[in-house]
Amino acid sequence: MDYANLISGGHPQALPEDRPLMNSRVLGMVNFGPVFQKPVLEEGSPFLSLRMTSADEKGFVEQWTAGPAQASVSGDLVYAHDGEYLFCAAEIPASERCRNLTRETYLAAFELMDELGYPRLFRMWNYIPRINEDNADGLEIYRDFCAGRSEAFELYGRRRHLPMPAATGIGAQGGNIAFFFLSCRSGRVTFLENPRQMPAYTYPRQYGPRSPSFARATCVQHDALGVLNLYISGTASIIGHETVHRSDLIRQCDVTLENISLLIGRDNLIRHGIETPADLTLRDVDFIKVYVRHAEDIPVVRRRCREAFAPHANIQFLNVDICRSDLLVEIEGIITVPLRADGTQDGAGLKPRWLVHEETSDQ
Ligand code: 3EB
Repeated sequence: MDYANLISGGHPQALPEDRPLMNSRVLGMVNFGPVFQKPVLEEGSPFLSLRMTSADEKGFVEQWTAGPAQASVSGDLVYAHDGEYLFCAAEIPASERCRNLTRETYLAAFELMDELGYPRLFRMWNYIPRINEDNADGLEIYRDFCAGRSEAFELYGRRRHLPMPAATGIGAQGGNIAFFFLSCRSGRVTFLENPRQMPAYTYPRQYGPRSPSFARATCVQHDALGVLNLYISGTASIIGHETVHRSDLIRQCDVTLENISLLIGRDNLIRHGIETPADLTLRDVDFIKVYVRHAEDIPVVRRRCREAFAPHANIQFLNVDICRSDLLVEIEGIITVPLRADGTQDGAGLKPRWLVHEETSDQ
């Protein structure tokens, strides 16, 4: 695949291998760049391009690899699966109200998971342009989206128990609403809540006609694989159900980081029946996406995040709106814990990696 052409002419950094993995092992790819393109099969792999940067920033490509995969398209859904994992991406076409199409697209995705045999939904990402603007009825687009999503979970829940996955629901700089998700066949999946936050799916009515449908994190364990993964949802400066430190960027950063620490800390994992060989801290988090409402806040947020996270962690900062107009920052990430003393792992498992564009020398 020619990433350079797909992503506005930049030059991706050399990969650990001297060329990208065979496409058959790529489960899906998401470009966080300047142009929206609905999901398609690109050289045999699902590919979604989100408008998450300005025209002169090149962004990065998130690539999910697993075992040898088969890819296909079904209606609005573009997907690939390897026998254990399913990656699926979809666009929700533009409309004056997104509730119905959100519900229908989500329902189609749930049905696909069932049909293909990957019912354990563990992580979803939702990118919503104009997220804080009103729809044709004067309802905030995020709230309209939440209504459709919640209806889909409720309707499908009547047929089959479907717990809410870890998720991100965040703004985008343009394009249509789009989502992508990961589900699995046999992994042990545990959904986590945060002791200091009300479960989002029980938020009171003041935040919209229907509550957001997500858990604070998911733990996915494959005993044979020798690793445990924790997928941390988008996390913000919310305590209970309330935004705290409305116009204080630094305090919002700190509460967000504390929320993640509490979520992944020993006490909370034990509360959810999860045992890890060592205590997990912010230093264990990788593939961190930091969403920042105001571009001019990024340097301060970057400094704070660089102190909090490990120096080798992959971090990207994206300037987009956040689902509540009083939130200035939101952070998500992934933790991979080796379970064997010798750190060995059987099989490929599921791995993200980021193809990041080099700064050109004249910048
Ligand atoms: C919150 O805690 C902040 O709607 O999928 C975080 C993660 C948030 C996911 C979603 C929203 C979503 O309520 C917002």
